[in-house]
Amino acid sequence: MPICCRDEARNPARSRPSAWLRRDRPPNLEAILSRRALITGITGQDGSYLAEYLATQGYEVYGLVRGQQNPRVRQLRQLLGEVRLIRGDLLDQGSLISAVERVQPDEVYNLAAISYVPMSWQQAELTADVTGLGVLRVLEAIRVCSGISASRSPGRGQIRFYQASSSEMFGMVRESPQTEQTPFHPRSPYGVAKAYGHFLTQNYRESYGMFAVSGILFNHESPRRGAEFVTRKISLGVAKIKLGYERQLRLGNLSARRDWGFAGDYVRAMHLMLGQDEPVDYVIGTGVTHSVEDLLDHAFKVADLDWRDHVVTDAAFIRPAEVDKLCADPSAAREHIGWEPKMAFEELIAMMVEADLELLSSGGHAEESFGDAW
Ligand code: NDP
Ligand code: GDR
Repeated sequence: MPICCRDEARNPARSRPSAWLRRDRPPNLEAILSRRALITGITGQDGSYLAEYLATQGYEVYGLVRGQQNPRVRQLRQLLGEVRLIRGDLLDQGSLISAVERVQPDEVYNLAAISYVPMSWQQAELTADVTGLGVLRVLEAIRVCSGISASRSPGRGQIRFYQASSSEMFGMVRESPQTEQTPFHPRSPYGVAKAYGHFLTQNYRESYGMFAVSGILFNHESPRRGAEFVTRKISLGVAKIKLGYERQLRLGNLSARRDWGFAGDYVRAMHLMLGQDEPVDYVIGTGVTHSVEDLLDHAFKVADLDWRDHVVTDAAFIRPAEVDKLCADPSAAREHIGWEPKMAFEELIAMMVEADLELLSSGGHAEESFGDAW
């Protein structure tokens, strides 16, 4: 039985690419005519940006969605009518084999994960299963569908695989900034699961000759970011305080430092990595770090507010083991695949606060922000 949920309906209201995409060069359509991409995690922040980006590059985009009535599917369709959806779950090997068999993709982007770090302490086993073993299941689906084995290497036109690795693997950092050679010391069950997925991707490349790469991506944000992550929690908090809905914002560790970039820039890197001649992993980040306090400064200033009047530290948001500071060295990506971020931190934060002010003042909720103008 083929799996269901292929939706080819087009949404004329969304035929123009989002504003962030209009900055990009037009695709070389001849070179990529009718290439097919399968994206797991398409209902997440990165999945939506990647789907939009690949569609403008001439790809047929397929997305894996789980559950019977995933509410984010409606939002995704509003944003991108031409995406085709296939049902499947990273916990279900058979569903992944069926999806690969049915789509016959040229490229598979594995973005699905339990991605919220604090949740990984509460549901460590589930995190290992989805974020870690899920990578094994996707790689196995590609291997089985391509007829690859220890004695049979991939032929020409093999499926190319991208794994969403994370700067959380560096954890308690051994050096700064972090490069592709920096050793890992993950500090959460999430980071540990990502390290497993990272090494497994490398192992399938070495064992079977598969074109399998990992992008070690540092934090990237947007108005589509989940409301639980600190940038979006702050942009929503500023908007609620400015509009008089709330007076306080409760946060955890304000001295943590991260290398924050714009998600739209990072999905370009994923695509570039699958377009290389040889499969190579890259660190992707801006090379600039800010503290959560810096973030508060910028975000509250956008709304003419002072964060010191509103922010309360709450022990409930302190993690069992923290990652104090992350900073990327993206020079290899710049040199070898020509990737550079286009949006600076200040512009990103202003964009997020302004988008949330607009969303909430027009009566919207955070969960509806997926269909934003970006
Ligand atoms: P999100 O949390 O926004 O999206 C996660 C996606 O995974 C959702 O589409 C979710 O689908 C899907 N998913 C969760 N569990 C399963 C499952 N069992 N089977 C199939 N799909 C599932 O993450 P982001 O878009 O921010 O990140 C994308 C990837 O990149 C993740 O792997 C993340 O760990 C990684 N990453 C992200 C960074 C960032 O800063 N954003 C930095 C480095 C790495 P559903 O709608 O069904 O819940
Ligand atoms: P992170 O992102 O854990 O880096 O993982 P998050 O935005 O959750 O935290 C960043 C830093 O902010 C501190 N912080 C708070 N964080 C949250 N969520 N809520 C708070 O109230 C709060 N107060 C302070 C945190 O302690 C932390 O230091 C993200 C995810 O997208 C991962 O999937 C991805 O792999 C990494 O980025 C790179």
